Amino acid sequence: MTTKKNSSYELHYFPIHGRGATSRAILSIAKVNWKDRIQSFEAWPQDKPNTPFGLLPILTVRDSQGKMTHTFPEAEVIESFLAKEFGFFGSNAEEELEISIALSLTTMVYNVWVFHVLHSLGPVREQVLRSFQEFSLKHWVQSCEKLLKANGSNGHFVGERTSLADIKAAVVLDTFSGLKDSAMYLGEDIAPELRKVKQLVDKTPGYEAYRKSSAFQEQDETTRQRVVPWIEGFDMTRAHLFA
Ligand SMILES: N[C@@H](CCC(=O)N[C@@H](CS)C(=O)NCC(=O)O)C(=O)O
Repeated sequence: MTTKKNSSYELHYFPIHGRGATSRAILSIAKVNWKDRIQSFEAWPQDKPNTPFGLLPILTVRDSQGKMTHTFPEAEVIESFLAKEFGFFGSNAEEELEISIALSLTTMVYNVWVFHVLHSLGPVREQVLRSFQEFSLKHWVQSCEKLLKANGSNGHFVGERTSLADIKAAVVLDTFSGLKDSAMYLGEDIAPELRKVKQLVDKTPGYEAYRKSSAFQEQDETTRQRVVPWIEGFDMTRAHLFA
């Protein structure tokens, strides 16, 4: 852990929350030496060919001497790598398995949202959104509530410590809170355990501070300008769009 604390981390991503949100949350909760490397949209056509798959985010890790030890893409791989670096992936194989199960539920619902709901347009969108809410979202909430109750209703999926399962669920719940019908699917009466997870994660000192930072507010603003206009009915006064 000491050597990890001496490393530095740079997250290369656009000035939106999107697929950088969970990694930024992990890095700020871990309170390590990290920075955002913000990719401007204007320079992206020139920079894109220099990335492994023409996509962001990319994480770069340097040791205490500033020597690069890793640089790699893929948001979920980055999130798992960081969670393991900082002790958010359990302390034994059993905990890691339980965290992976909860994480899989959240990754699934998030990807259905991104690849089905966000990508659907026009009259089809209303139907896709309804089916997402009725099946994927309901299933996610019910499954999470069950796991969280089984763990003692303490605001954590596994044991008594914050894990990647908690952080990812908090980030994803934040996004879904902006849905027009969020009260029907995510209200206090329906998702009390998930709401507890989000409250705990959001109150973690490093993350609470990051959420108030100018960087985070800029991500909100860019999201409001560039992403929300093509998502009908999404309310950013209730949520941050982490997609
Ligand atoms: N599988 C990749 C997908 C990354 C991705 O789609 N990134 C988008 C932003 S969220 C991107 O870089 N878009 C720029 C482009 O398509 O040129 C991951 O999970 O990291």
